[in-house]
Amino acid sequence: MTEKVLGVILGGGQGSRLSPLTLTRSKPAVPIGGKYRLVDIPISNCLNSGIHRMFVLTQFNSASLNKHIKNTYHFSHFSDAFVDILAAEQTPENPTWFQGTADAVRQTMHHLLNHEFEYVLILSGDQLYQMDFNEMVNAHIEAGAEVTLATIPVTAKDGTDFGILKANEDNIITSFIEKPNSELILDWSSDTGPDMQAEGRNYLASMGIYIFNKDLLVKIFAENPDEKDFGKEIIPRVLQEYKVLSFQYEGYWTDIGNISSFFEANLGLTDDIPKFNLFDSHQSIFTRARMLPPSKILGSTLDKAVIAEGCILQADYIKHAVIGIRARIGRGTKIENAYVMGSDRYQTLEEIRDETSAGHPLIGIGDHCTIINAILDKNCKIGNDVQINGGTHLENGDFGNYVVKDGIVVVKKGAIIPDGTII
Ligand code: ADQ
Ligand code: ADP
Repeated sequence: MTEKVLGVILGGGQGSRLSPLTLTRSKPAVPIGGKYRLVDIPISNCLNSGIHRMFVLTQFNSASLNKHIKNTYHFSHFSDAFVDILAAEQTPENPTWFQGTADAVRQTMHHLLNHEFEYVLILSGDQLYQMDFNEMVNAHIEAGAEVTLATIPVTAKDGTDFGILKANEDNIITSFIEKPNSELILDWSSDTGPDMQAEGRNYLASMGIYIFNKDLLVKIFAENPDEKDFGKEIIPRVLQEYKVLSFQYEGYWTDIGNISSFFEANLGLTDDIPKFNLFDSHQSIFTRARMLPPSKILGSTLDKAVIAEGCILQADYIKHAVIGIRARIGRGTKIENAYVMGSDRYQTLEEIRDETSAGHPLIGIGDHCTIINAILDKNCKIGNDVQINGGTHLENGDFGNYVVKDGIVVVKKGAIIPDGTII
């Protein structure tokens, strides 16, 4: 049935929670896992589920997002598949940016309606999971539902970040509350089954993944022009009038909307058997195929390291780290608990000679540095003998070239950190 589904990926509002990674690019374009971009995850889940037509809604467009989508998702002329970006646009009717998740879909509905579909699958752009949407679509159709929410059991502690709901014995949602506080949530427990209860996951959370029947969505938007958000407004109201199904999912799923969850998700890829498994050939994550040379490693000890293509590594050691495309790491450097995004290009030998004789740091990480608990955005120039020691002893804040969030030092894209700097 997935051929009747149109995918809509919510690519992000202001993106402030992932700042400074979103300072110069839109959230879907944020690099993840050394060679992917955030948007590759929902797109790959759709493609693996037979959903081949999708729109990415983004608050602001960026060259990198356009380029990535254009260079990655090519389909045959004989198929109707596409991945199109719809950036917030000013029109005479809509002078403003997207005001919320529902408003983003409402404002772009005229583009969606140019296509034939019966169901729209609305996805978040900042979640890590590998889900087959066929089962959800089938459950929606079999139940005769008008709206379906993917739901996942969570603990009371996690539940305050999510929409929490209750459903009847037929999994029809009877009530919903967006992000209840830690007291309110206690009234919202559900029978989530013995396995989930054993883990203390007694609350059913919305995963922010929705299926709507097309005609109903058009009607809801027409009747409620002031409702801007699915979680805060549309969902709590539609379940009073329409048949809204809970489709319970129990696989791995995590929200990566802020710096610490983004950092954890990346480092999680270095686990023996990661929960998000890039090596699962049935649920591949697609990305741009680049013509990069293999990585070259000289005298480094690697442990729990995920290394992308095109790197030149001379580090002393790299432990518990993700090293992105074209990264260059100098001699004697120690890297631990870090996501180094890599760079967009190599410097020529001539450029390297000139920059070195002028005393300027090169793209990449210099010699004898220590980088711990940090994210290095692309194209950083980290000099020699630089020490970055992230941790909760550091105060949160923006320090120009870098930001500290929850103890994680995030060096901004293209930042130049001079020789001998200590953070
Ligand atoms: P949140 O994730 O907090 O909760 P929200 O911030 O609205 O909700 O974002 C949902 C998705 O839409 C994110 O990918 C976000 O980047 C994107 N988005 C937000 N505003 C947007 C805009 N103006 N234009 C384009 N994209 C935008 C939601 C639900 C909860 C649910 C959680 C699950 O509201 O009920 O539990 O998702 O993560
Ligand atoms: P990001 O991945 O940080 O969002 P972009 O994708 O916009 O960044 O930029 C990546 C592209 O920019 C690369 O493919 C590369 O071709 C180009 N690029 C960036 N810096 C340079 C440079 N100094 N010289 C040549 N090309 C560059």
